[in-house]
Amino acid sequence: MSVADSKLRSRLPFSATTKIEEVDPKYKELILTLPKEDQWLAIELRKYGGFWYPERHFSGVLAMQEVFKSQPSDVIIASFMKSGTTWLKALAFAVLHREKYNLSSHPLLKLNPHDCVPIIEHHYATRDEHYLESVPSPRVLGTHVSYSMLPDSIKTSTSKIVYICRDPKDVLVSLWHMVTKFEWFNKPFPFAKAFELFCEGRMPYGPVWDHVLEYYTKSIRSPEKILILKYEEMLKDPSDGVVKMANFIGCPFSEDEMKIGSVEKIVELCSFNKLKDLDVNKNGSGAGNVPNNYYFRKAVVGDWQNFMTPEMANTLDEITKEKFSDSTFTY
Ligand code: PAP
Repeated sequence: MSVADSKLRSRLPFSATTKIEEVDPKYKELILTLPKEDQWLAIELRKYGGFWYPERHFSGVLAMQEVFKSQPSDVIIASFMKSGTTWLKALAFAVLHREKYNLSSHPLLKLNPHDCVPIIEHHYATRDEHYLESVPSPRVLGTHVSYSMLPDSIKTSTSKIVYICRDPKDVLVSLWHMVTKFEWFNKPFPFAKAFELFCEGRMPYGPVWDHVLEYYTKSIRSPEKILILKYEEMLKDPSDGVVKMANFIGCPFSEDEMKIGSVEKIVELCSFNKLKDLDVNKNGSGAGNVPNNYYFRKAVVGDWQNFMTPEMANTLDEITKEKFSDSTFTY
């Protein structure tokens, strides 16, 4: 590992963040006045600007909005939780830095994708935002923040945003599995409860539909700024998604690269089976002590069928239909 590689460390969701008592007083006062949702047990949420944020991250979201300076060459991986972020981070990092790293000694073989692509708001929440300046350029950075809460410097710079979305039914199943794994999440949390909260839009960074709509609407107006990818389409044809992304972020694959199978090699490096079986992802954990294996579960389309009754699925589909009724977006 080079010095630059060893700096590729990130903070991870939920545990690596700040308790409300430790929050910068200028944000604490505001946060304590916001509507609260505490039914996700250990993940307390606060509502701001129409979205529910994990309380422990929210000072980071506010600070990011106020202070973060985007570089023109940044690639921002934006997503709602459990929509394919880990995968897209790996792919974007591998595509953008493909001239720098050899596939046989690639950082993704030693580090979880979240450790290669830091989550901006988490670094502000933990007050180590200076780390973001040390990320090798061009930077690939991640965020779960809604489009409306992004800092102006991201919106107005020439940086690119790649957004991934996924059928909300599978998002919910994936989210429920992840939150019930945390050992400090020490009470039963029935799927039916998560379903109810999800349908009401009361989920971390939710409502999911508004999150997608904001990015989608902006992508229609500014297709050069935001590329929308869909998890299900990526699973069907990952090479196509990788080529689209490379073109969009301004590093298209050359004819020679296409001939020698560079796209397929990156797809293979970042594939679920490859990443999941790496020692770092089987046994390692990130700086926030979240075990890396929490990010790799099944990676299939339609696992919701194993957890939802047909009525539940229908309810969620109806909400989705209604939420997107004024939009051309479909999953
Ligand atoms: P995050 O929001 O915590 O970062 P995120 O990566 O967005 O999570 O989503 C995790 C999902 O992506 C998991 O889906 P599942 O629970 O339905 O299985 C995970 O398995 C899946 N996933 C992780 N890595 C990959 C990959 N390389 N290819 C495809 N899917 C993946």
